[in-house]
Amino acid sequence: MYRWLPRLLVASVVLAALFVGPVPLSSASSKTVVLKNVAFSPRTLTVSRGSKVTFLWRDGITEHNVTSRGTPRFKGSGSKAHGKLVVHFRKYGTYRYECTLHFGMTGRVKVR
Ligand SMILES: [Cu+2]
Repeated sequence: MYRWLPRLLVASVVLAALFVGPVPLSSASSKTVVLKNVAFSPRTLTVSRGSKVTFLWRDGITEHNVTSRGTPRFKGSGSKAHGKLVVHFRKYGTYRYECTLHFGMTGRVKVR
């Protein structure tokens, strides 16, 4: 009698883990924007609130900077040819930025 009960319990736990467990863990993530060929790639990035975005300088000897524009704003980076910048986006909004050395080199991070 009730032989199916253990299986049902296991199935319930698995389903609960699938639907409840991963949600809070996967909401914040880490994504990357590459500075290459005088452009930010991807140019528009959408992340969840609390995510970290890493900007990677990968354009040889060509210097770039990440300058936040408008509101909301984040702390960017001065001009350099190598290295990275990690920005932690804690608040919702569309963050626009540019490289002041290259006209049209712009990007944005949407925090949803
Ligand atoms: Cu640039």
